[in-house]
Amino acid sequence: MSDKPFQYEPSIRTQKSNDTIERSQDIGEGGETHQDVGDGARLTTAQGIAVSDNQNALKAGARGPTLLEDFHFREKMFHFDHERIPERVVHARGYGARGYFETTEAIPELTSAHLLQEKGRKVPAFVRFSTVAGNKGSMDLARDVRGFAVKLYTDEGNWDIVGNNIPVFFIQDAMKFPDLVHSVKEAPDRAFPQAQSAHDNFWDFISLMPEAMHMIMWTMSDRAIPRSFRFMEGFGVHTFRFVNADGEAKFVKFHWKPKQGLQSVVWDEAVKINGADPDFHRRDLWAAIQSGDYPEWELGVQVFDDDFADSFPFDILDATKLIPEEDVPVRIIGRLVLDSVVDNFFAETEQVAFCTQNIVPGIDFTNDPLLQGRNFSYLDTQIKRLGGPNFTHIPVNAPKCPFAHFQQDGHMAMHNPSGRANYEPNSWKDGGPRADTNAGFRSYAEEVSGEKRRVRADLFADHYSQARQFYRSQTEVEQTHIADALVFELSKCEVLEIRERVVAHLPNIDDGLAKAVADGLGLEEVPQAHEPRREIVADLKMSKALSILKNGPNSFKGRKLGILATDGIDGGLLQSLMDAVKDVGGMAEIVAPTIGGITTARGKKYAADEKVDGGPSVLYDAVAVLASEEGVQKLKTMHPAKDFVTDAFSHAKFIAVSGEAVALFQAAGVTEFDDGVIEISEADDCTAFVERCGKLRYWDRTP
Ligand code: HDE
Repeated sequence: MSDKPFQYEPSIRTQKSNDTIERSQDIGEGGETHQDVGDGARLTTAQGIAVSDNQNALKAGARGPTLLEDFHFREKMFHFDHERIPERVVHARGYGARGYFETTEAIPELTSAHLLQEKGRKVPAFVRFSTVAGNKGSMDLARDVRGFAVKLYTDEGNWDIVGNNIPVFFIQDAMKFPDLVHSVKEAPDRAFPQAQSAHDNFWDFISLMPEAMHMIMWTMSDRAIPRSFRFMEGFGVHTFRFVNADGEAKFVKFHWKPKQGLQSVVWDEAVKINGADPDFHRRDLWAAIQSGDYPEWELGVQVFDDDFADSFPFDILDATKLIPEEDVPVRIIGRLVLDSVVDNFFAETEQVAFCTQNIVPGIDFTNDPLLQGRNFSYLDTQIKRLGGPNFTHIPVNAPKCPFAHFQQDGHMAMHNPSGRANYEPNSWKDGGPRADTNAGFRSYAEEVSGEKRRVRADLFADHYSQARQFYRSQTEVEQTHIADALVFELSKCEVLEIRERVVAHLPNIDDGLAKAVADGLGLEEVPQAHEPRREIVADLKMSKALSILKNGPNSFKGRKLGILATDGIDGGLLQSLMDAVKDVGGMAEIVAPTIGGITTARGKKYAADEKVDGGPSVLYDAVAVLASEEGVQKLKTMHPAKDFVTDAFSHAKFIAVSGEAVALFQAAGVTEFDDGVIEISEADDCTAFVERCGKLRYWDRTP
């Protein structure tokens, strides 16, 4: 062993990518943290001491012990050891982006909210989308409800609409939330299964909670496997109140309508996407914003009065019910645009703290027992998660309007007032802020009285009518997906009795559904239906708004075509196809046998976006296969290439094929083409193909 001390130094100084250099400079320019992290800046400790060596801890001799006095090592390791904060107890996995909200129709007659007083008023916004059940590192395409939480930084303070992509919820009373969440999360003894509801604990709980049946119809529908955050609706779920300047109130439900149209994947795709790209949704949002294709939603409101509420067959305070858009139309009053990705995921997406209690003058709560419980829970959870009461000092949570109060001290206090006055009233000259009786928030003066009891209102006991309305409002394809999802989920339950107990709810919704699920589970007969607590309203009108397929787009805008291509193809055709997609605002990616890309018959090179086994067709909305005679021979030997076409075919995708590529389909077992498979040989064919792709799926292909 050599006794000559050796000082390790990295042999290669890594070249930073352009992206890294630009971003670091961006952060440096902010100047707020006085951190110059630009390329070549001097590395320091958190105390600002310049570091001389970031490779070797301080030791007593080359082979001696590490010294405790090495403050650089100690500080670096101490900070690393504390990098994690508790993940959200629900909605742990999420992805955020910044943008703005703009009022498109003023509604001063309904609300005094400053933001909604004038058309064109614009405020910054932050949105976080999430799944509910999975942990922070789980996959994006779990069958689950999606969180759709919006923070609007208005001139009168922060207004949070902490909603979901489904307009109803599993339970009616906040008291049941911990039980619901415990049941769906991994079982406490074995810590699995993660990020899924397909297990005994969840279905055991659901089978005993008939109030969940409406929500179950939604979560078993394709709403729970959205193609992208960009193609989902958002809902405030609860009934809120609008209050105008005269103190008059109306009820309101909030809706976010995606300008991009609704779209979901099919279950087999979801399962495969989770393996191919667990970050499918966050990557999609990131890519869309980075490419300048800013996702946009309209804010719609359903406004109604006491008379409507009294005549409605269900209780408007019951979060397991919705108000059909056909009964109370959605009036569009604003738009939300996401135009910027975060600079730092932790700083913004992880630390953002939504609270349902964050409302502004002109908005108010109702007595929905779920909402009332949430108002307690969100504030409470942030203290645990963000470590103290000063989470409002974190930039993403701080209001962007002036604020002044006497709250002080606590962990990590960042805004520390100067001067002597820290109480009110006081008689000091610079005595600090005072309440404003005119402009200050005032609750709607609702009369409240009642016996102190643990009860629910009568109409809450209807558990099936709207579940039935939802199911019957779906297209046949969608109804089949719901039945299939129930069969899939219940087939993962080990206990027969649990399966049967769930199926026994279904005849109260639809006999056909009950039969399909019973058959799918191999039950000998449909179990005896549970006795409903209230008579089912069986003749509710169907609602078109409840179906995804009746509200899809008719354009390929914002969608992605995957082109499986080989060497030796007609470069003109490839280019025409990519141009046709671009012309309608879509994206095209080249998938090739090697990541090195392809060379066309005339020698032009195209880089590949994906190697075929890393770019399966499930990642695309439609696919094309362009192959030369030699190329197709190679593809025929590759399993991923065969899966590419069989999956695209069985997922009812539109498929473009250039002459020679047909052989790949035959080799993969797709021997008969239908109208959803389009042969292309010239530019006009490409335009026609992309136009057809606007329908997104060729559903006629599905059984
Ligand atoms: Fe939440 N919910 N929730 N929830 N929720 C949380 O707050 C809670 C409910 C929703 O991206 C937690 O900051 C209770 C309905 C979203 O940061 C927690 C009840 C709806 C998010 C909490 C509900 C939601 C949360 C966990 C029943 C749709 C993610 C971390 C009374 C309208 C926000 C956190 C984000 C997060 C409690 C039911 C939406 C524990 C007690 C209904 C989008 O406070």
